[in-house]
Parts: sequence; C-alpha cells; structure tokens
Amino acid sequence: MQELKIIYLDEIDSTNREVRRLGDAGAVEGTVVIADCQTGGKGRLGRTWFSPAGTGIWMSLLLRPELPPEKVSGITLMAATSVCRAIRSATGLNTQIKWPNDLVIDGKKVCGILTESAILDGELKFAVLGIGVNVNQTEFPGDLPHAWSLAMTAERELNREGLIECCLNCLKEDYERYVQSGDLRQLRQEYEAHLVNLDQPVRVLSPAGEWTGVAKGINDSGDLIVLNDQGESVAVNSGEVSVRGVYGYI
Ligand code: BT5
Repeated sequence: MQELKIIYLDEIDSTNREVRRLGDAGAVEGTVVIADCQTGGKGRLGRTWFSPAGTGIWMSLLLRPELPPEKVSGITLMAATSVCRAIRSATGLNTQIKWPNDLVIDGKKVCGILTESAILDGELKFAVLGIGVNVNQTEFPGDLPHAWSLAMTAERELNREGLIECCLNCLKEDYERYVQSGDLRQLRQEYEAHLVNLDQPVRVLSPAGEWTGVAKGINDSGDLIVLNDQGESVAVNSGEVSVRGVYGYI
C-alpha cells in the first residue's frame, strides 16, 4: 500500500458506501474516508450501525489486494487485531476480540468491522474495510443493550484524532503482512491472545441449524475452531455463521 489519502467528511450516508463509490470511480488503494456522522451506517447482513456525530470513529479504507475473493473475510480478522492493538496502546483499555469482527470491553461491544468486496467476473476488484469505534458516547439507545464506548470505561473523554492515527498505522502494517502471506499466520497468535471466546462455550448459529461447543482458537484462514459435543474439531466460517455465548452475547 502506498501513502494513505484521507478524506474527512462531516456527514455521509455510510463511509463504506462512499468508499465503494470512490473505488468504482477508480480511486487508489489507501483512500480512507472518515466521517463525523453517518446517517445510514451499515452492519453485516443488512443490519444498521448507530453512528452519531462527534462521538465515534466511522471510517473505511479502500483496498486493492491481489488476492482471490475468498481471502477477503480474513481482512476483517486482521483489522480486529490491528484496532485491538491500537486501542490498547492509545488508551490502555483492556480490549478483547469477539470472533470474528467485534471488539469488546467487559463483554460489551465497542467496535464493529464490516469488510465488503467488489467482485467482477469472479475476480476481486477491490475491498472496502469499514471500522466503527464507539469512543466518546456517554449513553446508547435502549435497543442497543450490548453497546459500550471507550470513554464509558475510561471515565474520561478520549482523543479521537490520536486514536485514528494509531489505528491507521497498525492497519497499514498488518495489511501489508496479510497480503504478503495471503493468510493470518503472522497475526493469529496475537488474535488468539485477545480472543474473548477462547476456551469458552459457544452457540453456533448456522443456516443448517444451531449447535454448541467450545471455541479453541482460529486457523490461518480465520475460521473459528470449535470442539463440538461429540469431541470433533469443526472449522466454522465467518461468512456463514454467527457465534454467541451459551449464556448471552459473549
Ligand atoms: C458490525 O456489524 O459490527 C459492523 C459495523 C461496521 C460499522 C462501520 S462504521 C464505518 C463503516 N461504514 C459503515 O456503514 N459501516 C462501517 P454486525 O456484527 O452486524 O453488528 C451490527 C449490530 O450491532 C446491530 O444490529 C446492533 O445490534 C449493534 N450496533 C449497532 N450500532 C452499534 C454501535 N454503535 N455500537 C455497538 N453496537 C451497535
């Protein structure tokens, strides 16, 4: 990746949508859109992402990796590792990863990551890496019972600019490592070191049905390895399933 080209906006529907528009128009890898507020922030699977003004980091990066489309899901786990490290080093907060794409503090969600692909004739044209971090909110709407902000744990207002810089430095470095090896082998140990699900009972919600097991870590592709009740090790793919704790969100 060359130098980052950062575009700051006051308001946009979604930074992921804006980066997709820029990508379609030929923008270079490393284009970053950061908005103070999103009016139509997106989560996975058509969900919405609450993105009020003046509080969080809502940003998306345009990536043009020379990788097959199936390698894009690993970028989400790569980014979780980078942003987890950035938050830890910039704020000292004990941030953990909930597989595959959430960052949590004390079991509550402080960050979500959404990676989307633009595919043409079976080939990856580009990917959009979207990251939402709740930084300075002091409360959340009642319909987001698992949402939390960094400031709510730090009990002080945090500097968004410093955190953005730290996130982008970590992301740039880790992305280069990811593209170089084409998998998560260089980041897996760090990902697992912060994985809140590790050795915990999990409920796997797959299209084929629901089952339970114990999470044992990830493989180099970013699948969650779950030991099922029959004692078999099953690789669970992040594109196809959701994982919950047996007793709740974690
Ligand atoms: C995610 O989806 O966690 C991915 C979120 C990605 C947001 C970024 S912001 C910049 C970029 N531009 C975009 O438009 N999106 C990206 P998912 O795992 O599907 O979680 C979504 C669920 O989290 C929602 O259904 C809510 O329950 C909950 N949620 C919504 N807003 C939240 C918030 N601010 N903090 C915590 N939880 C939230």
